[in-house]
Amino acid sequence: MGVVNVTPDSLSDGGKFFQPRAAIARAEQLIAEGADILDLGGESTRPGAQSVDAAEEWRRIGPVLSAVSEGPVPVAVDTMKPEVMQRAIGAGASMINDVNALRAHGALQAAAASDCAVCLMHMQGEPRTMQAAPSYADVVSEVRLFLAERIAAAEASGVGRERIVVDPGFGFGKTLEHNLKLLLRLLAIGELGVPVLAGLSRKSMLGAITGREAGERLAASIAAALLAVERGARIVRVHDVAATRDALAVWAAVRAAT
Ligand code: HH2
Repeated sequence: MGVVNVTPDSLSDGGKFFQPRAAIARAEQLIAEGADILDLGGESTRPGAQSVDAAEEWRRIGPVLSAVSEGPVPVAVDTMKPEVMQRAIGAGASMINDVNALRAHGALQAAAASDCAVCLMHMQGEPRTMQAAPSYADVVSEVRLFLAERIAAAEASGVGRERIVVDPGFGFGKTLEHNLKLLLRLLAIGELGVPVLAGLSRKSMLGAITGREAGERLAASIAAALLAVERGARIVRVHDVAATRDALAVWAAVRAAT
């Protein structure tokens, strides 16, 4: 899954693809690099980010979605807002990627009324404050329980299980230690029985490990993607599609040889 952030303030690429033309070119580049899915977002969720209203979020992503929704790969829209979900579904989105796991009022209904896939992600707190004091007794079992509850809520609202993907939400209300435990034990999230998506690309946890700025975390991001796929992730959300594909091709070739 290749990331297209149509935002002025995203963590690693804020402002680079804020203009529709630049975002569309970015989407085309990621498809050419081999992305199987695009993830289009109009609101940064980096720690401390300020929220934007639905009208502004749609103003950012609407023109880009129109340009790419008829393209060769399905498009996910990264949003927490039911209003944006509905407009995106109407404009051809194939997946709702919600870091808030469809907890906003009306979000479950918006997803249920469509035939889109949904990604339900775990987050402790909300983006503005989530990194202030993340706290868990047992991060892996708490994240798994939350995701199991959100799968049940989605199914009860009419979102069939075959449409659901889950994500432990690396960096969303988690310390480095929490993130590492989740990655180490990612198979436990896969035991929920739906595909697992992992978003580790360029994240702060990789900066904490390597001491590198967001734009210099390619090698660390590839290592993290590979570790996630080895532990059962079916989709990896990345900014650097070509490089990640090459690394995964090596992994797949070795795996096929055994
Ligand atoms: N991470 C980000 C945004 N959306 N969605 C899912 N399912 N999983 C993730 O881990 C995830 C996500 C944050 O990353 P980025 O797009 O680099 O930054 P920003 O939120 O600042 O745009």
